Amino acid sequence: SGSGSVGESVNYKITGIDPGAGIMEATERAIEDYDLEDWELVSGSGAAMTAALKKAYDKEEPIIITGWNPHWMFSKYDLKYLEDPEGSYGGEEEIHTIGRLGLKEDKPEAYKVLQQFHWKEEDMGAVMVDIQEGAKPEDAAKKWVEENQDKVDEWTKGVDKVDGDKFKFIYVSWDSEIASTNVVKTVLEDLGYEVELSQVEAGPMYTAVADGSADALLAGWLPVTHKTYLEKFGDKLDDIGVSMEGVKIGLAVPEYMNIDSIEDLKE
Ligand code: PBE
Repeated sequence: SGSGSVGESVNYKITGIDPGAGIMEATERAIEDYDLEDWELVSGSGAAMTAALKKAYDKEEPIIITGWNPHWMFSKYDLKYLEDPEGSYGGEEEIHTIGRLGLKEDKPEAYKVLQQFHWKEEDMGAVMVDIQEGAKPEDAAKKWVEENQDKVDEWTKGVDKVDGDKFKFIYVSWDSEIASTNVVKTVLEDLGYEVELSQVEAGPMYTAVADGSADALLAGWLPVTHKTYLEKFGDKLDDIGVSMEGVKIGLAVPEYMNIDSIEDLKE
């Protein structure tokens, strides 16, 4: 509104997250696809991005962020995705569970849980909101597991208990993956596993599962978000199953901003 372009109003900056995230690669692609050579994608972290969003939102100032669903920011704030007619961000994505080679033979009980692990956006959303409101990830996960025993029973159907076997998850501190990894950790612990969580950046996460130093990751966003990682490491990974359908990445802005499409950033 008023004089000046959207670009001027945000200093031609898109507020991003950690550099290794697939959404960052997709945003660099969007900058090319839409000829946004004046624009800069600023990297940081998920936490820094949501802090910047809160700050802007509270003052009704413009901001453009890298957004994804499931994420609590869409329930806390009125946001909209910018239309993406060029398809830089793909369409409907899925979240895949990815294990190291040999996991099925070595830890068949955990493997079966990972194969059967499947939930919905609102399930993950409930855990994310609890964490965002101050609960420890472990506590939010335990609470969800207690309250959703019917769903957990589906994941553990036909799975025998173990006696202190070790299992190592590797993850990135994306809010969606903090939620999923803590929930499945709780489920494996209830089956008798001793579960370790290790937090790294996206590249090292894939490397760890590919070289077998971690057992599994729950953050395989495909087919577009982590395409490059799958191309690089795919033959050293076991794509175990899909835990959630219909997830999404893109550029998001507060509803009060007067733009609807990534194309509007050109003006
Ligand atoms: N995300 C959340 C990740 C995958 C999960 C969309 C921020 C990414 O962009 O790689």
